[in-house]
Amino acid sequence: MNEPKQRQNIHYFPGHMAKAFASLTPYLKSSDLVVEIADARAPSASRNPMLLSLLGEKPHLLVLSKLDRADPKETESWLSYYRKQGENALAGDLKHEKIIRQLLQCASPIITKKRAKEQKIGMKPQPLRLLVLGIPNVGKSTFINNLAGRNAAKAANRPGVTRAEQWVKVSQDFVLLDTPGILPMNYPSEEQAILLACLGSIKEEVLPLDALADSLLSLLRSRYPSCLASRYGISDMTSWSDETVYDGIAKRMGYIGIGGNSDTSKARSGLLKDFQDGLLGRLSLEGAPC
Ligand SMILES: Nc1nc2c(ncn2[C@@H]2O[C@H](COP(=O)(O)OP(=O)(O)OP(=O)(O)O)[C@@H](O)[C@H]2O)c(=O)[nH]1
Ligand SMILES: [Mg+2]
Repeated sequence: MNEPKQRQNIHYFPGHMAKAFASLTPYLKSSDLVVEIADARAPSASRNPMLLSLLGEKPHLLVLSKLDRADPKETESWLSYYRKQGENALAGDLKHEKIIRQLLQCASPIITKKRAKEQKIGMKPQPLRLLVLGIPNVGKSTFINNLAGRNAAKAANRPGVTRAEQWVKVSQDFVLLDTPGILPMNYPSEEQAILLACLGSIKEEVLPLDALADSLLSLLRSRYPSCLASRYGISDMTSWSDETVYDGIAKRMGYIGIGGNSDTSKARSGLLKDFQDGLLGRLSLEGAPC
């Protein structure tokens, strides 16, 4: 039996996020469409209700990123769930596949309306202004680069890369505003904060890494008991204790400490990193509501 885990609350809302949140309103006013990016591996946890509360009547598109890393069946279920709720939603691999066709399909009613309005007042067609927002590390800047077809916005695999708002003209038709990732000020549950940390949206220094790896392992156990097979040779972890799993990972990956013992701390950080890098397969940490 595994020992019950001691949980620790995660609170992280640094000053630059508060500043970015405070400056969103004027940008919102001058944009035609808000594109909210969330991570397909945990679509609900990676949405920030604080951001959504600002939107009002502004047209809004939800883009689930990292489709290539998420369980495809779960992503389909999430999309159909959100569409049933009346949301405009799509999913994509923003790093490797062009997203423009899907975007145009979703944005076409907004474009038509904007053009009609411009024509009525004798104005030349203006590019559609898209405000791109979401929590850190979900792929906001990558989405912009995807549309621009170049590295117009700095993107990297750590939270907090974009520090200031930046307008990027990607074509005659679109101008996009990249924004810094903003986390919720308060989490509705500790589980949500843990999911965000597993996705790499909360800085590693903020978290007790071992406890985080234990939470991830517990999620993987219940959702994908065979997901450690190809990377670590653990074909079904159902009857394994956490420590035996970490010992197995350490032995397989050569994480051996002083005295020849398995370095289970390294195994924990290795598991987390391998999940974040998609090396355990296409896995989703949240199932869509039925
Ligand atoms: N495999 C995969 N990687 C992605 C995808 N979208 C983004 N990434 C990667 O995720 C990491 C974060 O991407 P960014 O575009 O910097 O994320 P961001 O939301 O702008 O992050 P901040 O500026 O820190 O808030 C980068 O390593 C991207 O290459 C995707 O669809 N698939
Ligand atoms: Mg960014």
